Amino acid sequence: MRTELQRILAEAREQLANADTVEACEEIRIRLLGKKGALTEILRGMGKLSPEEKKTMGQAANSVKAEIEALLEEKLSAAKAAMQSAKLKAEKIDVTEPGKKFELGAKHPITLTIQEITNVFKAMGYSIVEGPEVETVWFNFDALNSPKNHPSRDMTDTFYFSQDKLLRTHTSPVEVRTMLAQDLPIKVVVPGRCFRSDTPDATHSPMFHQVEGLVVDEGITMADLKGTLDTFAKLMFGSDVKTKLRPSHFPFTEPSAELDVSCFKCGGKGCNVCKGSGWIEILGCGLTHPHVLQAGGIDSEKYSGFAFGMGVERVAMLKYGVEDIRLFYENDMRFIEEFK
Ligand code: 2NL
Repeated sequence: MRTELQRILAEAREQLANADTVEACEEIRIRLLGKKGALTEILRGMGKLSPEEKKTMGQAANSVKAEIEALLEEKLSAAKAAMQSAKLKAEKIDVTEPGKKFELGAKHPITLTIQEITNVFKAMGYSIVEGPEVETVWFNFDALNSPKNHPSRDMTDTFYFSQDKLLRTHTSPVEVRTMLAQDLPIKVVVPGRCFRSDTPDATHSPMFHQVEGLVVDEGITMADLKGTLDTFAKLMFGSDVKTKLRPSHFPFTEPSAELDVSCFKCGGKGCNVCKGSGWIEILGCGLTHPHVLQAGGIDSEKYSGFAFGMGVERVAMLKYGVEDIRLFYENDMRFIEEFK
């Protein structure tokens, strides 16, 4: 039995000398010290020995076991260290390697133009308000003094969900909501999406954007409108542009006008942008019709107001020389990134 122990120890030393991996060490441990291992077999077989022999053989077996365990421990920690350093070597990071490039996005030209417009009015003390894109006939048409037989009310011009629910055709209903909800004076600009049942072409899209404005206070006149819009035009298109008001008609304003800006490309001499006239039509405006003030719950004898509305796509096309409105909705990154 003693020679058997010697043999096991010798075998352990020999095998462990070549055990370089954690797996190899574990295999040896199981073979020698495991439940069915060689040493375990010996310890189990000691039951048949006399008490004397049991004592000396027990000591011998335990010291062999201890030596094997010590050897195993040594080899195992060496194998673990080797594994760790191999792993570190494989995962080596080259800190001098160039980093991953993160492409910065670009604001959509319509977003950019809305911000340029609203920033000018913010600087003049206006608040920005937004409202629902799904509206009722009353907010979209009736409150805005639109005649009951006006063609814009037709199914062919407006997207209806039902008799009374539609996609707003302008952002004006938000101003009506503002009049009903806020105290006077009112000084707001309203950007947002609008919808009209138009066939798309270079200048039309069934979805487009507007920025409208509304001021209501005591004693508001056309002079306030003219001064405000002249300041807007100079900040938006350049300090050297001139403006003029040209008579027009809208159901929601009286009197009504179009604001023309002297051509910011040719300076008024005449070019392709202004179609040779030297002037560019930018927006529609006027003094808020008394019926509209009344719909907004405002005493039209005591208060007056002015309002204006512009198409964001039209302003963006003029300012940035975009020739087809459909380019705004194609999401071609080459187009969008030109406005970075
Ligand atoms: C245009 C013309 C305009 C308004 C919009 C408005 C709103 C209220 C009361 C009165 Cl609540 N008017 N908005 C006024 C005049 C013109 O838009 O051609 N837009 C593209």
